Amino acid sequence: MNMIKSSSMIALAVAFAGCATDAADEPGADQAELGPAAGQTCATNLSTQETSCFETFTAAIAHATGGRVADAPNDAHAYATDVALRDRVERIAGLHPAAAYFIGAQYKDANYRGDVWVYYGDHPCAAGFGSSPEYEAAVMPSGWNDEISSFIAGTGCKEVLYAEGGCMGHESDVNQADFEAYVGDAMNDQTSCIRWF
Ligand SMILES: [Ca+2]
Repeated sequence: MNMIKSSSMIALAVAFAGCATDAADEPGADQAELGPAAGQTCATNLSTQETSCFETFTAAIAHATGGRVADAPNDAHAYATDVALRDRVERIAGLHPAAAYFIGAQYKDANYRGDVWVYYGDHPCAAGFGSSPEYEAAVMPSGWNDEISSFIAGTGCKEVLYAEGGCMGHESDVNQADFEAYVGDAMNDQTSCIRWF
């Protein structure tokens, strides 16, 4: 990490009032504690609740797939709309079990645009609806409550958005749980909890 980047991270840490930590001064420090800087993509491990933030979307996907997909486009919109690439992610996940599986990407804007937050976990989804959720994001990341407008799910997971904390309240259409370019007027900018089945 060069000094310019460190300085900008410190400035950003101050901007994220109260979130500044000494970690900003340490070379190679994980940026998660600081919250995402502008243009960064963060990824949360739903199995451990650890969050890491990356300078590129490509790096976030590599992290979320245990390094198996290291060449995703540096474009979260392109990733959502590139069926061949997403198929490859699914296939790789099936052929080469590892510690990280892409579970879902959330977008602040409709049609897979705007800021994106990636979720991943330590196993694929298999049970489907009717069983207990495989994963739950019980709390939205800072700056993400009541923001989600589109999403894609992955690795066999079916995603359901909920308007209230604790995964209560109005929920997104279970018939559109693989991906959704617009979550609908009732759920738009309402999500406070997510489950994957
Ligand atoms: Ca939105």
